[in-house]
Amino acid sequence: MAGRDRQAPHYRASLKSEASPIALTIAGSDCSAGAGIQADLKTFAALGVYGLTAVTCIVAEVPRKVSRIEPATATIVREQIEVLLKNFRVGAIKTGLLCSANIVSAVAQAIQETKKETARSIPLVVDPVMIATSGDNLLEPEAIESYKNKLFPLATLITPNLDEAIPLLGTTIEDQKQMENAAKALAKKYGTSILLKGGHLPGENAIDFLFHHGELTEFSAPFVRDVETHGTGCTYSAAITAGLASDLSLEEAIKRAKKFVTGSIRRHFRWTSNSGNTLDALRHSS
Ligand code: PXL
Repeated sequence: MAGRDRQAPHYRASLKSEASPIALTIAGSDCSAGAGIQADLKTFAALGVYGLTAVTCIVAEVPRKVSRIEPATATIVREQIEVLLKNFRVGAIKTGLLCSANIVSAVAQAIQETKKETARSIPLVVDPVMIATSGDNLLEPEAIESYKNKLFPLATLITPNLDEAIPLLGTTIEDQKQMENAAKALAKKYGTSILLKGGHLPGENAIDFLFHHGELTEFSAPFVRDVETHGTGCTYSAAITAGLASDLSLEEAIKRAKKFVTGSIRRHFRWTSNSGNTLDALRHSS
C-alpha cells in the first residue's frame, strides 16, 4: 500500500514542484497588468519558474497614462524581501520600479543582509526603471544616486534602455557605435555587466549590446511595428532573471529572453477601449 501511495499523482506533483526554479521580483504594481510585477509573474510562469514578489509601490495607470503612484514604506519592502529570502531557495532576483531613494536603499540592505546570513550570493538583475513608455516619470530623481552607490555594486547585470543610460553615463547616445562604447563605459563605471537596450533607436532591428567579462555581444531582433509596447522592459529583465534562476548562462538567458519579448509583442492582445482608442498588451503565454 505504501509503495502504491508513492505513485499517487499528488505525490508526483509535489516532486515536480520541488524541482521548479524560483525567482523573486522586487517591483511596483501596474494595475493595467502590462508592466511591473504583473508582467514579471506572467513571464516567470510562461518560462516555468515560480515567481515571488516584493511590492515597492502601487501605480494607478492605463497604457498611455500614469495617474498616481503611491510608494510602500521602506520597512515593508525590506521585510517582504527578508522573509522570502530566508525561506525560499531563490535562484535569481530582479528589481523593477523602486520609486524612491529610501526604497532603493532598503532593497540593497535587505539583499546584502540575507547574503551575509545565508552565505549565498543570488544573481541580481537590476532594471533601472525611471520613465514609463508613456513618458511619465516613475522614479524620484534623488533615487539615481542610491542606485549608483548602493544597488549597482550588488548587481550581476544592469539593463538600462537609452533614456536610462544617458543620466547614468552623462553623455548622449545616438547611434550603434556610441551604444557599443556606452555599454563598455557603463560596465567599467559600475563594475558590473551591462545590457544596453537600443529599442529606441531608429532602424529595422531592435539591437542590444551586452558587455560582460570584457566581451561585447550583440542581440538583435526585427522591430514589430504598430504595437503599443508597454511593459517590454519589465518582461525582458524578468525573462533574463527566469533564465538565470534556471541555471542558464547570462548569454543564453539574454538570447532566450530577447526571443520571448519579441514573441510576446508579436502575439499581442488588442482591444478597443471604452473611449474608442485601441488598447494593446503583450501576450506572455502562447
Ligand atoms: O514600464 C515601466 C514600469 C515598471 N513598473 C511599473 C510600471 C511601469 C510603467 O508604467 O507601472 C509598476
